[in-house]
Amino acid sequence: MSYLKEIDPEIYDAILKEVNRESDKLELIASENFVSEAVLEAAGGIMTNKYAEGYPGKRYYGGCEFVDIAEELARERAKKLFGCEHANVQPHSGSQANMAVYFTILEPGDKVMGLDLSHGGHLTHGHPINFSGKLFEFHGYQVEKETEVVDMDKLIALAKEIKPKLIVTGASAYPRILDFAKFREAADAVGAYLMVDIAHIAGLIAAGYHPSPIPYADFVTSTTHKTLRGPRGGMVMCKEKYAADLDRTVMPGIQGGPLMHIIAAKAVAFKEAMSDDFKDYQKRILENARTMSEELKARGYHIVSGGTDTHLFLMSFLDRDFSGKKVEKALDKAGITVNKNTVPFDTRKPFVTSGIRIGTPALTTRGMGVEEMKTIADFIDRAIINMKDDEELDKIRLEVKALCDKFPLYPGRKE
Ligand code: DSN
Repeated sequence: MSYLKEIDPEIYDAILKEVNRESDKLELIASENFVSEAVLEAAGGIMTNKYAEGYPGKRYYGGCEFVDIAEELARERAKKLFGCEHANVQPHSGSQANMAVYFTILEPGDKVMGLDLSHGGHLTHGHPINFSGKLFEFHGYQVEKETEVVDMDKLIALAKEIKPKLIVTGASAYPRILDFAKFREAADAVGAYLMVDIAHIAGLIAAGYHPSPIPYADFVTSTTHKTLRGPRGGMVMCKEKYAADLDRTVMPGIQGGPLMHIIAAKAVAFKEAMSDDFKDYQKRILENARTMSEELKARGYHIVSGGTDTHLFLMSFLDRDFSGKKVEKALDKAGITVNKNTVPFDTRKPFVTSGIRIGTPALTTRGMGVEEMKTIADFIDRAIINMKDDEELDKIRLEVKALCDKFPLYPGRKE
């Protein structure tokens, strides 16, 4: 029996349609994933009722003894999973995690370096329309035109010229390994702090498939819902010497009551991430991303930086007469969900773009492997070639549905 169906059939129906959409289409948005039923249960649980401003053992409200258990487990598991000295699991999002670090160590107007959004960075890494770019003097760094990766020697030289108080690295659309030791070298050369935003690659790092920034960074921020496969939310990790300042910045500095149901769900996700199954899952994400990018490259597409070391890659249409927006739309008609994305040195507007970003965490969670990635690369190629032919796109959509049916998702939730 569903309470929701009876009380609010409109929302019930919207959720049901979303279950069917997630289940019947191919989800290739690099920042999305499908959480376990255990994570969903905690995220949808009664800890949503509790106010718990403060931290475990030091709250402003009574009755926190059980949410304290959840937050303490989340903090301890995060520390064990990533090998960090301190973890704050209260940020509601990745943006707030980043804001917390900036407000802990910077004053308005301070100089910061961050990767440009159109070169793979994130809005909160200094984009002029974001709080980060409005409050601080961000200087963007970019990838090289030839290689489409960051040249670390040039970055160190740039740091010496700008003399920032903070260097930010980490990305939303950068397919290669980030050399955190070199970023530390750049920071040390000018006495700057180093913050690494691992939102996209947190799962890979937890499983040991991407070098960890923990030994090098003063602060590491993340979301919990991408490769890490937890509930939607953020977190910050740091050295013990910054712990008290960071905690004060998160609450009362920028947030009030923490979302205790989400913190409980984060704890569940961290526990899941310690398993051998999770390690194997991250390995398969990488195999799948590599396979699909190679298949598309073999079909003549330009893959930014020539391939991928991570869960994502970018197809660039800079030299083509169609945009990322057109491709996103055609793929959607064919039952394949991606996002248009700017590519380095893009000449089209951010709402049009010359690329799409493709990631494999979600489909890998469904159990799809390299054979399916080859089939999907073929679907993508056919959809692009036939982007003006609705009949062909519909034919692909039916093949996509048949493939999805072989890898059931949330079977108990479908109607
Ligand atoms: N929106 C996220 C992404 O798709 O990468 C970043 O915040």
